[in-house]
Amino acid sequence: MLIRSHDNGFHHPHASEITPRSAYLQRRAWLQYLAGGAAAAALPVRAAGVERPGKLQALAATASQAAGAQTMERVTAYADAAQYNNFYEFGLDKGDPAKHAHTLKTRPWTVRVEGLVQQPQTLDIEALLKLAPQEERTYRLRCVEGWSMVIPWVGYSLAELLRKVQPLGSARYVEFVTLADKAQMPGLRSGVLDWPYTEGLRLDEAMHPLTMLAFGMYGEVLPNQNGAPVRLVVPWKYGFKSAKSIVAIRLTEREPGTAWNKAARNEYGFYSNVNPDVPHPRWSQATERRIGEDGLFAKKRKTLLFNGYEAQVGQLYASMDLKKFY
Ligand SMILES: Nc1nc2c(c(=O)[nH]1)N[C@H]1C(S)=C(S)[C@@H](COP(=O)(O)O)O[C@H]1N2
Ligand SMILES: [Mo]
Repeated sequence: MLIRSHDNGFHHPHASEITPRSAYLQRRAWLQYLAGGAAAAALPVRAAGVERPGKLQALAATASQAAGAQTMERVTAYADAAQYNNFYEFGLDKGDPAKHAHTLKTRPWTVRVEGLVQQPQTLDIEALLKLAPQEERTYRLRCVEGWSMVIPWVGYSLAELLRKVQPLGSARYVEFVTLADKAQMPGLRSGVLDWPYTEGLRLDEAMHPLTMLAFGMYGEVLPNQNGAPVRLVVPWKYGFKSAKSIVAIRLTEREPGTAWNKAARNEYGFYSNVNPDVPHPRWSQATERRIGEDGLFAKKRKTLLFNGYEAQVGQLYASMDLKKFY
């Protein structure tokens, strides 16, 4: 990870210095951002304080001011975020998506918005990119497998799109359908999941400002293996809810099936909120390993309810038994 220094030139930090210094710069950038006004204008475009990796096309964005949108935790190295992936359409090993997703064609690309809406439409990816201002939000992402990362995503609230298409009064859920093309995705030969990979949210979860339609990360367009050209990011739910390479968004009256729920009903529920008190049937969910901190003596972190976003999303589940609706 390169480190930006605002006023005293570039320093080659000692390896031992990298962590504290980058955390310090992030915090300082954020304080300046909060100070607002002229200070904000002098800031790097990205509050995360992490230099663009310079691998893919830049995607400009302003730092989101939404509550909960900027964790102060250290951002995961781009190399880890782009090379340790789950994207079963390209294979089951963590390194497979980065190796094989170059065959994914992200242009032309359209997303159908259909079902119980006033204005069903098929949007070209270029139009979708411009539908609302691009914002950067640094979210934790926790996988049900027990690891987590901190990633600066670029995109906007899914609510922006949903408001445009005007859900009908009967719409209660949103289903996300992703690409399933054998010619581009070697993993479809495996029967582990029922393709296409689909996911779902309750309409109020989908409308929550933190639920994001993401087009980029680290200031650039998404690498194919991270779900280009457009994916969902739902920071308080296990990673598998954040469907990659979306081709359709469908509003429904009934709770939609989801890929993991169909594959193993007793292991993956519809809600899939990060919850340390509800173990997966085969392992605990109480702790997690932060990718990049996985040295021999690295301590595991305690997993937080709703992945630490309880203040923002807790009220969505106020009357629900979260052990029953896991
Ligand atoms: N289409 C599709 N989307 C998917 C998956 C997948 O296999 N296929 N895996 C999910 C899982 S289990 C996780 S943890 C996240 C990982 O996102 P990342 O690789 O960008 O970190 O993507 C989710 N979205
Ligand atoms: Mo996952």
